[in-house]
Amino acid sequence: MASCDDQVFNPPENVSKKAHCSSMEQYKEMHARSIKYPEAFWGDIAKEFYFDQPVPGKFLDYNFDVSKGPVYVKWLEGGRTNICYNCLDKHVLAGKGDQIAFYWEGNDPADTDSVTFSELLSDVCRVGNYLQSHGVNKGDTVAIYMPMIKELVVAMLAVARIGAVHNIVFGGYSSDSLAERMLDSSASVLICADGVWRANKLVHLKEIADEALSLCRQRGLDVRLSLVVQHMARVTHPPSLHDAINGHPAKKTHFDDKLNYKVSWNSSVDVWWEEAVSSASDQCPVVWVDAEDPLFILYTSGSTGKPKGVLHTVGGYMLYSATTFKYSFDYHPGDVYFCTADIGWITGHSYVTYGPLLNGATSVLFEGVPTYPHTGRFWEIIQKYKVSKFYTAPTAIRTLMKFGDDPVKKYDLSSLTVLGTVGEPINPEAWLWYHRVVGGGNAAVVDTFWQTETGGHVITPLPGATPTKPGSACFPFFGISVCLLDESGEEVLGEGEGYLVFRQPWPGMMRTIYKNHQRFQTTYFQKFPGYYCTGDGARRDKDGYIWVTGRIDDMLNVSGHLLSTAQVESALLEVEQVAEAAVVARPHPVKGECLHCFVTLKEGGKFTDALVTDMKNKVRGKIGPFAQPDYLQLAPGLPKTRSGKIMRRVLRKIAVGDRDFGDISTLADPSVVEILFQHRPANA
Ligand code: 6R9
Repeated sequence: MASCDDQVFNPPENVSKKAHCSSMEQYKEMHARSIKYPEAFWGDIAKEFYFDQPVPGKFLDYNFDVSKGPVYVKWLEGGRTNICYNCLDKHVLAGKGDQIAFYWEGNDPADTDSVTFSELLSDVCRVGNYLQSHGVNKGDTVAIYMPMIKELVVAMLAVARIGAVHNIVFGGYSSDSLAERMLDSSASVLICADGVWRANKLVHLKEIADEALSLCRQRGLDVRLSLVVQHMARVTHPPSLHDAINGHPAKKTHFDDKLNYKVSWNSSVDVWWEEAVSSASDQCPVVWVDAEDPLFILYTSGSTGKPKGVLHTVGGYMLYSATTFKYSFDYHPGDVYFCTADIGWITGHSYVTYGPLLNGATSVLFEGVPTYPHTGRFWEIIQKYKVSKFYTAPTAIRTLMKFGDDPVKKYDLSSLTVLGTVGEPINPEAWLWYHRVVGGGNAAVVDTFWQTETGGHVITPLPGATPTKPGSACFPFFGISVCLLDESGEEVLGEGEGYLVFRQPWPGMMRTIYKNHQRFQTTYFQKFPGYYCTGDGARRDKDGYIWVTGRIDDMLNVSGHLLSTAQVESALLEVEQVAEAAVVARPHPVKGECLHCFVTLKEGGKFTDALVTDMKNKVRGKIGPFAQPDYLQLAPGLPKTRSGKIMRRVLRKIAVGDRDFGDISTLADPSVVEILFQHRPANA
């Protein structure tokens, strides 16, 4: 989109005036130092954190070049610290215990709560003690499957406090996905909740968790404790529940006569959280860990279909999540910060929990969705808490844009100074609406590019320094040495497009794929030895701005959620009648991308509405509701090369109705292309 290259928005003066980084000169100077002297740069930052034992030797040790031996990255090794201590105890000891850490907003606006830093610390200690007394030790993995409630933050910090490793699985994932992640990470303890309302829809979390536990048992993992938060008893049920109960007795199955939510109970593993913590002490000594000890595993989609257990370690991640939070949102005491991401994704890990707490920030923790009970819910929350820094996804912005400016204008949003986005490229139209309507033209928009693997922002504007261009993530963060490479590995200098890669390590980067270091090396370091390969493409414009163009591998990005083609295809293949499936991304006005699936049926199979429903349900069940395909097309054959590889680029063209197929001469049977084109579905 060349036309946007010349549209520039200067940083708002009121932000620049007091910003941590207030000019491009300062940014360039700091960035240059971070690249040239990474140990000194991050060494200075490390001084702001508590280390029980200082780093004895080198701050950084690494090899990025597979041709020279195994890839490894170590920051601050030998230093001993604890991220929970730096998130909570440090602030409480500094006299900030009474400050609000989180305002909680439930799915229903009537349900609200708040928690201070000292209250959070006491709760964390109780859970830490309980887990320890039930055999959870340093290095053990604890799975967490919860809604956006304060106990989720408590659970992750408690795990970190005792030196254990959390594996948080997004509460929208299915039982299969949860079990797969628990099995891969050998998690023998689960923390979950009974259920949660998402808008009018009830998600039976405990039921899904129970199914996952039985799958785990079948495959040899004995989960010995399932700690369950009793959440449903304290929330307001949507009016539709009362209607349903009165009108349709059949819908009563999950509730008793008094509308109490019912769950099944296995007393050999299930323990109510409330009972567990009530008797535990609120003093729990910190377990000091090495900076390079693991902090968490978070699964992200991989192009082979099997999710990758991205492993982050304590010290580097702590420095990086805190520093990116401080600079990208230009955080100052007194700010109220609101990130709408679920903690089950990396954005929630780094920018709901760790980044804000490490900075001693006050945040809003939101359980609900942007459109319930009305389409102004985000704006209502911003007005209510006088939010100054707001962080959401392009898909949410596009969803809300559809309702026009009025639902936004009803609220006073003048407290906003920084507006962030993350998850996928933001189209300039959405960027401009966000800036003009939500920010009233006075707030800085920061389009932050990063990945589960990078731990924190890697390309982003700084609100008080960077003149922004709508749709561009602008410039690298401190410590990131950006490079664009062409197919042959030659560097693209100046203007041009290429593979987005980084030359040297930064503290927040992943250290390995859990139990699969080989896959870590092949995925990120094999194609271009000496570089970390993001898997995204990018363009550099004449002014040096970086425009991320999207994935160049077989990955799909639906509403900011990464999925692999293989993952969806293997779900479809589990439907009895399906012989073969090929999935591609197709542009979608709200989701960014949606799924278009081409399926070949077995002999005698019939492409009926019932089958389409079965296929959709299978994908929802195997992965989660967000992965449901929008388009399913019957394919008598698929365009394959003679070696049998499906030519997805042709399918992508067919999906959008573009006849410009390019060279299809290497296809075993080029005639299928025309047949598929003629029969493409008109709408979802
Ligand atoms: C944080 C997060 C990572 C992938 C990434 C890229 C896409 C994220 C983006 C963006 C363009 C942005 N992505 N932010 N693309 N501009 N500002 O989303 O992590 O779920 O691992 O996804 O998302 O394709 O490679 P994750």
